[in-house]
Amino acid sequence: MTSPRWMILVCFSLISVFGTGESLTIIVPEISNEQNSLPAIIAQMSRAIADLNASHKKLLVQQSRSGCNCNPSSLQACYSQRNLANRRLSSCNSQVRSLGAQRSSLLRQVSGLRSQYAAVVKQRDVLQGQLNVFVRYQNYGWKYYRGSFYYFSTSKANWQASRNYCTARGADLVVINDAFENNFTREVKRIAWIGLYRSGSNWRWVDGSYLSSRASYWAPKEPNNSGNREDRGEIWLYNNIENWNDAPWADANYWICEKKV
Ligand code: MMA
Ligand code: CA
Repeated sequence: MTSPRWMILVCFSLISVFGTGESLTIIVPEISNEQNSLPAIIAQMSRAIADLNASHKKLLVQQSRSGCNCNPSSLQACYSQRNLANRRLSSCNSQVRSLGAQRSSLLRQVSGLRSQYAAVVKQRDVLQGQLNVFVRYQNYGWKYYRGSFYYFSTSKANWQASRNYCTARGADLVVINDAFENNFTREVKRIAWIGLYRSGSNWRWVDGSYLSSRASYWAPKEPNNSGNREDRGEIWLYNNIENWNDAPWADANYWICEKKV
């Protein structure tokens, strides 16, 4: 046997592993004395082989975890998986943008609905109030006509006591605004107080308005302030359209109350 110098250098350098960045270097050192160290060389080589096997196993495990391996057809499969994943990602991104836009639109709708709801609640409260008034005067037995409830008294009193009866019930003596109301009130077929009074030379309604600005239905030659003591209005010639008379406030008459609803 010759004694050549064995020079064994095995170098695995930078074996890159998919995505792990791990590298592996195994160096089997230079051996100078063949005869004396052959068993040692064999032992070292065996250890090197065992190390390589262990590394190989480790790499296989990492490779299988990565889901890819390095032969060309597998790489092609990896690329198409990557492309598919990219397409899905960009589709997800556009869905995210679209959902964002839908969200803002829904938020705008919600705030619109909130204000509509508040408006409806307000309307409901107004209607509830009106309904309460209707139920109340209906229960009193008052008659409804064109937006008002009316009470036709069954007893007589002076003008002020008559008015007090009405105001105690949230109403007032009737204010006659037009021909419909004039015809409706003279259906009482009795002499009856209405909400008309003289203040100085002016005739006014109990709602504060001046008769001069309204339709009036005085009987012929009325008001005449007979005896210089007539200062309140009454339904008098109820069979005529022109039917009002002025009379002294202290007269005992029937009366008519009105509650606008
Ligand atoms: C009565 C009284 C007056 C009315 C006259 C009309 C006598 O007085 O009702 O208010 O004006 O009649 O003749
Ligand atoms: Ca008169």
